[in-house]
Amino acid sequence: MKYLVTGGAGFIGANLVEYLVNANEQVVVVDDLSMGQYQNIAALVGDKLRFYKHSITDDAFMTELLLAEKFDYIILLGAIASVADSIARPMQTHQVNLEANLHILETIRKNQLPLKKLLFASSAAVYGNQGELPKKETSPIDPLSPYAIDKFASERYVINYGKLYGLKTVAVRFFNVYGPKQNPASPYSGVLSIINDCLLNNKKFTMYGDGQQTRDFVYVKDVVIALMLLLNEPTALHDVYNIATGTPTTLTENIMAFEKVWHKKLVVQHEPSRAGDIQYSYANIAKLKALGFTPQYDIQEGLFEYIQQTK
Ligand code: UD2
Repeated sequence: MKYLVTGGAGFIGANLVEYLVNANEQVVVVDDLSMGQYQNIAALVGDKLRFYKHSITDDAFMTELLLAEKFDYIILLGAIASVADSIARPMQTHQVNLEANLHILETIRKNQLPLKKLLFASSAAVYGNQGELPKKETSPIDPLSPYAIDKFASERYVINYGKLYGLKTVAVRFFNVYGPKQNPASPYSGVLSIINDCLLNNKKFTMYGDGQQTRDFVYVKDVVIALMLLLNEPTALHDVYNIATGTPTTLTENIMAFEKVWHKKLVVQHEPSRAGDIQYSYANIAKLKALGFTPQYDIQEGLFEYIQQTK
């Protein structure tokens, strides 16, 4: 099978690409390396993996690629994955996080490209600060940032292109994904990769808030399994699925778990909560579980494997 992965050099993309190449699939990655890192996939580039350093906003390039390749599966992970950047540059992030995806959908529709399925990566950010917990796919949405607005709009385009034009599509909402290949140097990295980096390099960790905030941290290998399940499951169509574990943990609990595996204390500096931070977040994953998904890693197992790979 032939796969297109936009954002395939990024954190989640590169983990998916590694899985696909190891499964002997043909993969094409488009990534402008603005957030992704070539080193994430460098060792895999070859007859099974082709890499194009291009922005997904390059419509002419994307059209040519889609017409030439006739992909079986398209996974849209390419994005400016930063809430802060979307607030600073709403127009530019909109072009990447929405318009580029819409252009891909239009190219497929206008040219009636045969496609087994297209999957779009949305975010738990669409739920915003609505109080209901755990977050179900049917929970109220409240996209607060340009990032969340574009994720929600793209998600709806993808689902409704399925319903309106017969494309086979599905969307997912990622919760807090962690694991190897996330760039800890990026200011937009997830908190667990920042904590790990602080312990690895004896740096001070800045804790925003009281440490009692919860998140639903899901290991990237479980995310890859969930993505493959949704691509291959015929009933997962024109719909959206949470990807998480269904279990919340506090920041403080995670710091303690890290310290146990690292056998050292994290030096913590306290700051007030960041503007717009939410206190409690976790997912109901019953919908994904009904398709047969069970997370293989609880937080202890995930952190242990992650730390072993970075040591
Ligand atoms: C996640 C997503 C974000 C958006 C949001 C929607 C990541 C990296 N970010 O943000 O893109 O989808 O969910 O709700 O997945 N923290 C510290 N110190 C640090 C960094 C973070 O204390 O150096 C705290 C932070 O204030 C927050 C928690 O750790 O309370 C998690 O932060 P995060 O940036 O990893 O993820 P989150 O859920 O805020």
